[in-house]
Amino acid sequence: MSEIPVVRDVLDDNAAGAAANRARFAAAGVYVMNLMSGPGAGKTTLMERTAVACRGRLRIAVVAGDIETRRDADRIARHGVPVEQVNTGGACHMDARMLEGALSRIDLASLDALIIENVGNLVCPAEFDLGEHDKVMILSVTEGADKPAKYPLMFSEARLMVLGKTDLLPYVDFDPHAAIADARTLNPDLEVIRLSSRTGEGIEDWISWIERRRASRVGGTKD
Ligand SMILES: Nc1nc2c(ncn2[C@@H]2O[C@H](COP(=O)(O)OP(=O)(O)O)[C@@H](O)[C@H]2O)c(=O)[nH]1
Ligand SMILES: [Mg+2]
Repeated sequence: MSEIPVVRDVLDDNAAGAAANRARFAAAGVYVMNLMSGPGAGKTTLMERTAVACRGRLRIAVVAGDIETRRDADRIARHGVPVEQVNTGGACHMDARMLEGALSRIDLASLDALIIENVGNLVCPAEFDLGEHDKVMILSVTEGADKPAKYPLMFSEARLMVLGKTDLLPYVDFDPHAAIADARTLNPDLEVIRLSSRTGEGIEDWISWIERRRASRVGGTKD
């Protein structure tokens, strides 16, 4: 019986933290994306690709969220972008307060975009506002086309669905049309980019998408 007020307190506190983060992003003029997916869908690999593709074009930093270890942060940092690791210590998602701690170690005003790699989980991360401008998710073709119908919240909350690992389409039983149709039943405005971090398919569309969203939410890139 006492559970409901506790949940409400947690979400109220998160909303306050998200509002503080949002104000900080606005003051710094930085566009912020919350990138979510199930474990292994390809978030870190896409961040590695993005770090390389953004050189000379967009100044980005990444916050890598995981339950334990700083392996993802180390992978991304090799490509020369600033990275902060957030370990959630068991929690299945990042919350606004955990992000707040990492933000104080990043020079936000020097960035065009900050990408938050959330904890790999198709459910919990979608419930926590971090103060970001956009929620983006990856559904990789190895996960099964039934996932939008089974895990609707994340697909409803996202502005963009990256359909990932398209290089593997010939080898898996995955119907992209069915997956996209199911996702758009939940979210008619959902944008979709087909992408492979292996072959590079869709990477240009992905970087252009970030540039467009930055321009529309924050303004042009900094000189
Ligand atoms: N074939 C293929 N494998 C990929 C692609 N992207 C990621 N992977 C592989 O998928 C596994 C999980 O990727 P990772 O980026 O660590 O996923 P994360 O848990 O979402 O961060 C790794 O073995 C990657 O090499 C892709 O586009 N194509
Ligand atoms: Mg990762």
